[in-house]
Amino acid sequence: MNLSIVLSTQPAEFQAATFKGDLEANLAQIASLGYDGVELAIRDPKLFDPDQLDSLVSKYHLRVPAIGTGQAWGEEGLSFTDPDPVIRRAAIERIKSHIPTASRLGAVIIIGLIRGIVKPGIDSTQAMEWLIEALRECSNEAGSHGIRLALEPINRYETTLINNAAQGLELIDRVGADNFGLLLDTFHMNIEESIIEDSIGRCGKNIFHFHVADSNRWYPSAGHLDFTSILNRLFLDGYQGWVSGEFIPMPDPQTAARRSIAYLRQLEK
Ligand code: LER
Ligand code: MN
Repeated sequence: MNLSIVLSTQPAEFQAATFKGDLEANLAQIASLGYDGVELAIRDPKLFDPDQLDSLVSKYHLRVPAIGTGQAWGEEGLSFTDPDPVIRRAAIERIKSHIPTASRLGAVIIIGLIRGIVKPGIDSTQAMEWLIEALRECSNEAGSHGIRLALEPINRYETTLINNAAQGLELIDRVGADNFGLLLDTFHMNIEESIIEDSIGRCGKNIFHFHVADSNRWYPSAGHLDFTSILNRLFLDGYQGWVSGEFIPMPDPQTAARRSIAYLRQLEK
């Protein structure tokens, strides 16, 4: 099992980015704990030097399976479904601007909260049309560089657009691009799915990336999810992707990251 953990490349409000702060110190720490890779949360690729990032990641023998983009919503309010066309265009251009970094690192681009929410006064059919248009444009551009996009169903307390796996699958049909799939996250699934394993089975080959956190969004084994059963179901149909830790840094980042990898590695035995 290829294991990664989320690291924010800049200060962020988002709670479940386990590591934040000094990039090199964090990469060194993550590598020393035995992780194979690091999932980078990047608000804006213009804010850092791609050569420096590439050389740091290589220095610590880490791979980058995915790039998280949600901070452009969290910190700047960019979204595919904002009523203002200027904001929608900026969100599309921001996602496209991740393509060179993704292509250099071989990473999937995550579409999380940058999809937005259905804003008050906006019809949900209209929001869905904006979303589909944006996803088609971004998938098309990413596809021409061999890059995949993964949309994450996110629980109802964070967005009103695409909360569960069934809605994610319907969206995949409507977008109609081979390089557009899903990121499933056990924290959101615990809230929204009836039976997590069945939803994983229905998503099958459309799962491009996978986030793990326990029921309380602490590290796996700190809550009541059955990761033996969940991960068995994930790998049953030949999932080739990564299992990426995205949990609250409690009791502290190092302890959470260490306990998570120790627990997940022993499940492999
Ligand atoms: C991001 O991967 C995520 O899971 C969301 O909760 C972001 O708010
Ligand atoms: Mn997630």
